[in-house]
Amino acid sequence: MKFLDEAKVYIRSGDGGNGCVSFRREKFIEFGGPNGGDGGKGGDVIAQAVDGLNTLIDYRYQQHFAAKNGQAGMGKDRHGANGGDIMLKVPVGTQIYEEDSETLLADLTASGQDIVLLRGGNGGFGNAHFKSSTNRAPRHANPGLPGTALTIRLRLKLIADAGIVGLPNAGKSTFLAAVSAAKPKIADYPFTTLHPQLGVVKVDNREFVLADIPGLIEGAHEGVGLGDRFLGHIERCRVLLHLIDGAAGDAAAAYATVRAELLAYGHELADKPEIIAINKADALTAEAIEREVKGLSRIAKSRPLVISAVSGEGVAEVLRALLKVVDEARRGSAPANEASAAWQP
Ligand SMILES: Nc1nc2c(ncn2[C@@H]2O[C@H](COP(=O)(O)OP(=O)(O)OP(=O)(O)O)[C@@H](O)[C@H]2O)c(=O)[nH]1
Ligand SMILES: [Mg+2]
Repeated sequence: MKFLDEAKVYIRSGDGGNGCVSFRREKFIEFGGPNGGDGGKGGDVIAQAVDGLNTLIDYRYQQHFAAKNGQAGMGKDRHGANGGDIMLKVPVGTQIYEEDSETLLADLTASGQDIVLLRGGNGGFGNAHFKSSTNRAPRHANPGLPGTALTIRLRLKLIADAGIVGLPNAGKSTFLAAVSAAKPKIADYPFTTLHPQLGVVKVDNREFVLADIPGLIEGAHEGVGLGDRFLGHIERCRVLLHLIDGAAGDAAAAYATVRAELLAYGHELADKPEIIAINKADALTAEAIEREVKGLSRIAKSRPLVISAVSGEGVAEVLRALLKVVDEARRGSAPANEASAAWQP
């Protein structure tokens, strides 16, 4: 399934049906009186988060969605049929913005959660509605109210408990593949990963969701490389795993580059708890490891762990450290998403 995390969609709710002007006319019946029915209500446009979707790709192929109009009222006191609603199914984690991309209309974070984006127009009253003691033969009915149209932007922000950040080639995808059943593409060139991947990690009989995103480089917040647009997918994470390629030399500089990009992106990413790990220990000498740890410790918030995603060294320790923060956050707040809600100790 192709990945798409942004879409622009045009929606329109249904018009209400017009009320009807009609009089009862039957043989041998005098003074039949008004019997024009009311118009039906136009359909609503509703968005709902559903399980089993993790992309907005459907909205690349269809961008216009209109609910049905209500039918007009008819004689003999017949009410017009209401117009059918239209339901936009979106993945859990989808945010719905107005066209300006800034005004948030809805944030659908749980499966089944829905929101009425546009209400259909009400149907007009038929003339039967207007009869009174002083006006026993009203000759007017109301028109139905028109529906409304809106352009919305959908933005998917994946729901994960922990997210991996780092420069390209740090081994982020290798790590995700090693600890979960996910099968991300892995190769020794930068920007192997082009879109985010999720994996479920099992550790000590517990689970959490880990996200791997494309690598960041200096200037990502200005659009360099793949830019920082995928950072949105880790905005909801409770903890970050910062992976650094130990074999590339100068772990401290690599760390600082990524931290600067997180800070420039904003959205409190830089304030999230962070587990730091120097990767590729299997390819390093003991002296090199010591040198990198020393250099990094000087500027990092916490002491870096040393791991190898390939040999598995230190990986369990990283997972426990991540789980610990995830657990604390879960205890401290109401479950922020389905993955956490489903989890039981
Ligand atoms: N020796 C060694 N090589 C590793 C280790 N982890 C990853 N690699 C190698 O590093 C290269 C990059 O790995 P990826 O997992 O694709 O790196 P990434 O961080 O996902 O890279 P991007 O997706 O491009 O940002 C691959 O050739 C891996 O085989 C490790 O622990 N030891
Ligand atoms: Mg990758």
